[in-house]
Amino acid sequence: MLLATFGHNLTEVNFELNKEFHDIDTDKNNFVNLQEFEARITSWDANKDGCVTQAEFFSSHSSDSLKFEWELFNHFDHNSDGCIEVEDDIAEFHEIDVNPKDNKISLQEYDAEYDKVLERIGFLNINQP
Ligand SMILES: [Ca+2]
Ligand SMILES: [Ca+2]
Ligand SMILES: [Ca+2]
Repeated sequence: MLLATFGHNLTEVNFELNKEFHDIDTDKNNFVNLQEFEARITSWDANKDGCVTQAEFFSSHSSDSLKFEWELFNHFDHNSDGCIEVEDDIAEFHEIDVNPKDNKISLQEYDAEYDKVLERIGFLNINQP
């Protein structure tokens, strides 16, 4: 999903983010609406019980580093109950949709949010020369 492994530089990170954004934007209008955003977590929820567990999350992101996925899971799990559910997804959506707040996510908003998240996780710092 986001990144193949640790060791990417910022340009590669942005490339991955752009690719992911366009994957989520299924109607290809260059904006992600809440419906498209929710469809993403549905695709992670292997047994379709409305709860994306860590195991399900990790198995849909198997190419990424485990430490990174662990941090990302905790980021997505806004209410910290060990499941990523629709309400977490809605919280995430509104966290990203800020500039402008218009119920759709642009690529700029998406990049801004995940650059921030990756920086907080320490992902980008690891790659400083
Ligand atoms: Ca769209
Ligand atoms: Ca949750
Ligand atoms: Ca917006």
